Amino acid sequence: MRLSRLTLDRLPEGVGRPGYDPTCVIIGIVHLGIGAFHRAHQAVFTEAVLADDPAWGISGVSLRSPDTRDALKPQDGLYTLKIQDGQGEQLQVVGSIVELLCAPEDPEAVLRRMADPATRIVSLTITEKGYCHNPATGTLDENHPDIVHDLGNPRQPRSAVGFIVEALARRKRAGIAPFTLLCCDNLPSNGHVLKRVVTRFAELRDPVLADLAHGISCPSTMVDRIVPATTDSDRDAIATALGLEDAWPIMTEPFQQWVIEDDFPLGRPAWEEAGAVFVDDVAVFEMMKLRLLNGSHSTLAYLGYLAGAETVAEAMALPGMEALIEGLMREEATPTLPPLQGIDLAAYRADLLRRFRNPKLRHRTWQIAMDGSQKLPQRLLGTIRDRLKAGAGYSRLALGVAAWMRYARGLDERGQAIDVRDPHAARIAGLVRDVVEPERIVDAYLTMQDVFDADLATSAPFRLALVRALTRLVEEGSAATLRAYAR
Ligand code: CS2
Repeated sequence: MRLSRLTLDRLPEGVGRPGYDPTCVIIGIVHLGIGAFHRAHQAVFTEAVLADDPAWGISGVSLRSPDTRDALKPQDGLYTLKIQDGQGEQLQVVGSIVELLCAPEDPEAVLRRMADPATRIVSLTITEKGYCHNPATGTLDENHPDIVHDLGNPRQPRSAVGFIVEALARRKRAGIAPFTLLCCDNLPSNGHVLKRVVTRFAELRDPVLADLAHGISCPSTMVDRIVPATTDSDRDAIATALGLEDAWPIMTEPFQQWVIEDDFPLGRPAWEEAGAVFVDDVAVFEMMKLRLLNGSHSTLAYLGYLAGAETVAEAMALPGMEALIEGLMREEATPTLPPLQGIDLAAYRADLLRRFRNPKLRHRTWQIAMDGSQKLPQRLLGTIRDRLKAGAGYSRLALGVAAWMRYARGLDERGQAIDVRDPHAARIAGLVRDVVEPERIVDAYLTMQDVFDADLATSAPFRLALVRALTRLVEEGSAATLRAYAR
């Protein structure tokens, strides 16, 4: 028997469930990119407010594959959240996603929902590459195939940006105010990045639309919760615990954080009641999170994968890894952060190390290693740029970048192929696959100015730091390189 509204009353005691009547919920949010992260984060904050304010149900849109819709539609959008760490676990069935749409199959249904007057917020978790931007500059990549397609076919868009601008155009024609655009991806000043790409796309479509796009609200947000991909053994464990099948449960940790700029002209859910924090400027929080959490995560993932660690917890247990990550955060990244009032950064870092050690989450290093070309600029390279300007050391950060270079070249330490997932995987392979000497590998990567930008790409000290780190990785291997950091 399958989890659904009809079987909710069969859930065992102790499993959380919607505390409101799902049939009374109205759709107020369209979410683009209905992946695991959204379902462990924004959908859960929203779940907590629906009993008091049922106007904020979520229409979940997949921009690529029908998988989520196929899994959740037969379950009326319900899914199980499993929150776990070394201390224990908790199960909750979440019901805030009340509609599931698959954009490639029916773009019109998505546009209709986005243009509906009841829709007041359009939120996004489409990953870094979904913004079709140049990661080093944050501006729209006008040659991106999806952007070229959407400019030629504005009424059948493929990209998030194409959907947003077409929906805004329809709302304008119908005399409906624009929705608030809420970016929930790990990008610095993510609301600004989104607004920049949307405005540029609108300009390319039609100057009248550009004016409209200039006026929309795009509050920035900092989102945080670790959410590994669900496995078949997770599904089996949930089926056993519930006595009901759930085609796509979500695994996560107890920690969750959401910092949001309060700029919602058409209103918003009272997410603060679920623990979200509203501030005037998110930029400093985002920088803290990207540079400390995500910068460490990527470093752990590449070095860990190369040393044979399948998960983050295994990577943390490699001799030297924890000391490396602790030093990277404390000595190299923290000094680049602006003052953060009311935040104890030492406690924040200690918490991160504890979260990375979570023995219950099987967070694969391979998962985090994906899309390095899109992630490194804001996770490691911006920090390095600031350290260079300050005349300060950055050898651990450089080791993280060198580990990416070794990883993305596509061969592991035993010469086996790595399944590198990156929008630039083929380009990288073309640049470095047949290059052997570390110096030449570094030089080939540094030609990618959409990743490194001209400053870093031409910095002699940066190049030297990378050559040193990569030489060591190639000659000694990742595990031995890490051991040198062991205290
Ligand atoms: C991770 C993030 O996959 C990755 O690149 O670094 O998804 C990370 O787990 C989240 O940002 C945590 O909030």
